[in-house]
Amino acid sequence: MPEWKRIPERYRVPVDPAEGGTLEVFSYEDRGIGRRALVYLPRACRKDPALRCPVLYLMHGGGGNEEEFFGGTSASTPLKSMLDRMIGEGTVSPVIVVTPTFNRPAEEGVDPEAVRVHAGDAAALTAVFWRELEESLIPAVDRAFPTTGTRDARAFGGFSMGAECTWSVLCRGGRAVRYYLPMSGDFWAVSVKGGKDHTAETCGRLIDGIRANGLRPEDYRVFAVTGEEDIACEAMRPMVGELMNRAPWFRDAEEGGNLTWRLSPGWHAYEWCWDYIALALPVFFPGPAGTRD
Ligand code: FER
Repeated sequence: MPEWKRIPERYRVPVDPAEGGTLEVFSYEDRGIGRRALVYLPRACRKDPALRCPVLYLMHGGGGNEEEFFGGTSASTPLKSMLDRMIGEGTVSPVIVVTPTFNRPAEEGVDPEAVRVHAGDAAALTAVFWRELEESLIPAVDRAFPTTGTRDARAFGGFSMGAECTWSVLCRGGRAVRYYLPMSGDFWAVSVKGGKDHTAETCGRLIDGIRANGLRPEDYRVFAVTGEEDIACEAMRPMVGELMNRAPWFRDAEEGGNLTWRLSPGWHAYEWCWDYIALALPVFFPGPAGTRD
């Protein structure tokens, strides 16, 4: 495992607004229900109206909402400045970033109040989000923004319960997305913390879904990451370790495969996601300048 490198301090410093992208609220509908996401549009889209960009979808964790990754449209987290700088420096190609939410109104027996407090209930929503993603969100984003509009140019990542959602999208909705960034969370298809308590069965479920969708191992790329001090480590580490034994479905990217595993010194907090996103994005959508310093 290479030594861990935190993001450079300059990534946390906002760029001049004229040099950066924009953040906006995006409203769309899913089966008649009003839905909301934040969308980051890189500056390159303003400069070149003919440009088509890849899209990264980022899902928040339990108790969060669509505002959390960016810190609202005022961008109170480092994510926007980091994207502005990585794109500006050519480390990442201009990318549109969409932060939706798995929270939904109380329908189909789901109580959003309970969802806000219990991770176990959030899992009911993270497990089904792939349907909304494929049916409503991706088409709405592709209509409203200058996207490439192809599976090869879509990534889905998430933190904690958002990582659960990410594994679920790979398992059930993998036909729509090529790149995956689960940050600090395992797959709960079999049980809560199934990556720890039902490791082999959890990995089996994931692969069964991938296979049912007709995907081949070269059709998906996973960058799985958490921290040594993270509460998700005890579940994610055995799960990814087991996936590494499941060739041909998963093989270590160090040996030319489709699965990367990284362990930071970090804990269960968004603060570590900036590092994780900065590592994975250039792998998914490299810019002209290649990897960062
Ligand atoms: C995990 C550890 C913790 C995980 C999720 C959590 C999906 C979430 C906890 C919470 O929201 O309180 O391995 O994987």
